[in-house]
Amino acid sequence: MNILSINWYPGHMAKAKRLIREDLKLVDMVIELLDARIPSSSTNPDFSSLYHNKIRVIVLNKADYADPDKTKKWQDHYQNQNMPVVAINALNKKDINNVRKFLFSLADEKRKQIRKQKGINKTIRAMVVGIPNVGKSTFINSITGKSKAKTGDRPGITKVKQWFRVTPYFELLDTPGLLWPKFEEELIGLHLAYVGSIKEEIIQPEEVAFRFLEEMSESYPDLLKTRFQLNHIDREGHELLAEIAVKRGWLQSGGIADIERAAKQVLYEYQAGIIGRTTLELPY
Ligand SMILES: Nc1nc2c(ncn2[C@@H]2O[C@H](COP(=O)(O)OP(=O)(O)OP(=O)(O)O)[C@@H](O)[C@H]2O)c(=O)[nH]1
Ligand SMILES: [Mg+2]
Repeated sequence: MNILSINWYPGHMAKAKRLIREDLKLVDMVIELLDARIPSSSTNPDFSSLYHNKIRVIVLNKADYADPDKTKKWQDHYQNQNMPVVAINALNKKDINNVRKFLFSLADEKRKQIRKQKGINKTIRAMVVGIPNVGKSTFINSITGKSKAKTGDRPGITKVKQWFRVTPYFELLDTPGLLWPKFEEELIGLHLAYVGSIKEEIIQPEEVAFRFLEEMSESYPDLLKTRFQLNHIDREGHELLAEIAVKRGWLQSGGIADIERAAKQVLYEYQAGIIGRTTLELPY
């Protein structure tokens, strides 16, 4: 079964992509937010060539939901490629203070360089990009200390780009979340669906939840057992989901397990970090 409906790529994303490409000309820095649970799948392959000549900063966001040891491996991976990287919870004050200092020092360095070359005191502009629901607007609100950017626990909240002034010399651009039309591997689409980056209406929640349970039973069996009180997890996803539905009392008339409800709830609990801290991908 295909997890996505055919022709799922929304027209507004194609349009947003064009606008982002144009705006890239105006910015000195790109802050790329990745989901710390799936750094590889949340990297937009369409964009890597566009970061040429820009300061590129990787932010592993929602690190509070990720496995700390694996986050460290990802940080080392980017550092080894000389890419500035931070791992944060965008809702944590201490994390945000650190990342703010880090960004200001990068921006200052760039400003000094431009002043030396051109004799002007330029405002440094940074574009915040990333997949839907990764936390771009939350990150901007935390950095500016205001809640001007609209946020929400669903993908597709930010519809248009918007500039935010952080200091007289540093501005951030919020952008709509972007995906790309074709995933190289099915697993990329699945991982994006697990973390809630793909709209619920265009995925097959049952299929996604089956695959999620099977993957978790391999990678994080104890978390799965504990959260859903399962004894035997070496079974197929649909059997696991049926047992979860029965255990939680989600039944349809006639006492049949309500698989659709259970699928949505399991995915919601993962997206909300309730199941526990996981990282589903490693840098090698
Ligand atoms: N636990 C946790 N939640 C976060 C973090 N960052 C953002 N969130 C939550 O993630 C959800 C999505 O945040 P947004 O800031 O709206 O995400 P976005 O990337 O702007 O999404 P779009 O505009 O739809 O592309 C919200 O419920 C935030 O509260 C984080 O680091 N940790
Ligand atoms: Mg947003």
